Amino acid sequence: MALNVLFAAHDGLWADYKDHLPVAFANAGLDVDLSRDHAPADVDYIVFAPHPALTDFTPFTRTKGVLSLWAGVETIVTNETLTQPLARMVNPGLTQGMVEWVTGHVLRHHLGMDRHIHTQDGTWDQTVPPLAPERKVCVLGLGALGAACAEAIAALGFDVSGWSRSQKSIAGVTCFAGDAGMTDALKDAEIVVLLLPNTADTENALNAETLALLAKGAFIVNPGRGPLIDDDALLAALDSGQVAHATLDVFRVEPLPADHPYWAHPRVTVTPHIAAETRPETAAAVIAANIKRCEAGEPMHNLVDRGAGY
Ligand code: NDP
Ligand code: OXD
Repeated sequence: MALNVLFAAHDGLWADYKDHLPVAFANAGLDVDLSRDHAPADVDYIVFAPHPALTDFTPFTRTKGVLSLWAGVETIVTNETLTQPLARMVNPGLTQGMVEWVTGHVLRHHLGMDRHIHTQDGTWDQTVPPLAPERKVCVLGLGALGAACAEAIAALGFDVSGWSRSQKSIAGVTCFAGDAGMTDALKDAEIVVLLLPNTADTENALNAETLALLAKGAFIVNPGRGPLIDDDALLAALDSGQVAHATLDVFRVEPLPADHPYWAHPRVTVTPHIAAETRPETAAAVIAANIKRCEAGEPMHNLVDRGAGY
């Protein structure tokens, strides 16, 4: 009998996935009836993105797994009606996109590109940037995305430190773990990349105290989540010169309200949550492979740890 897979996400995502998912299911040898309208009691798996139409998972009595289209699961992880296993999104397209976005912004700040892009006034400024090995970059969060970014930045020659909850070992990256490790990772960093999930433990990871650990005139690059940064502390650090520039892709409120001080700040770059996009083609293959695992009695890949919140 065919597996009933419910696609529970907004219309735009359905347009992206309605052709890719059937191909991926067929390639995985799965017989699937993919629909946006299955009756809850008949659903075997849910492909999910946050959507007001689905907040109560109680009626999904036979559902074996929920597969998030998003990497960040903070809006669903605390939903007490969701008792089924929840897998978050990890896929090669998303990772590649994040590596490109992070590397681009790190290089922009490292090379001081803004100096020439914004100052075409006849000034012959021959300031030479240091080479990458003389530039200390810290990546907070060494998961699927953070580890790939840290590795790519290290491969360019930067002096890279990284921080995670459990100890990691990544070629070319000095890895720190746990609460005490954060200070060591951030100490004197000149560029900080945030790729932590949004949890109770990571809220305001960058605050007045941790910003003070950085080298004077540091750069912040945040494609993680808005609540990772204490916004008032960042604005104060920008004003004092402790932080030279912040490139921010994610915010506590999205879209970022038009009157938010970040929009007008001369040393803040706002990008509209576009650092990395889940790519339907590679994501569909990951979803199909995970359902296949579950059908074979194996745990899904990239399971969310509800206790940890990510
Ligand atoms: P992962 O879950 O793979 O990695 C999270 C990392 O953060 C892990 O290394 C984890 O440690 C670490 N971490 C979590 N909590 C703590 C803590 N309290 N102290 C120290 N380290 C901690 O997530 P991804 O790499 O896939 O994604 C990271 C985030 O990126 C997502 O949660 C999402 O918010 C954001 N994102 C943003 C996008 C955008 O376009 N802007 C696109 C996609 C994702 P450990 O390894 O020990 O578990
Ligand atoms: C995600 C994101 O979590 O796009 O996937 O931010």
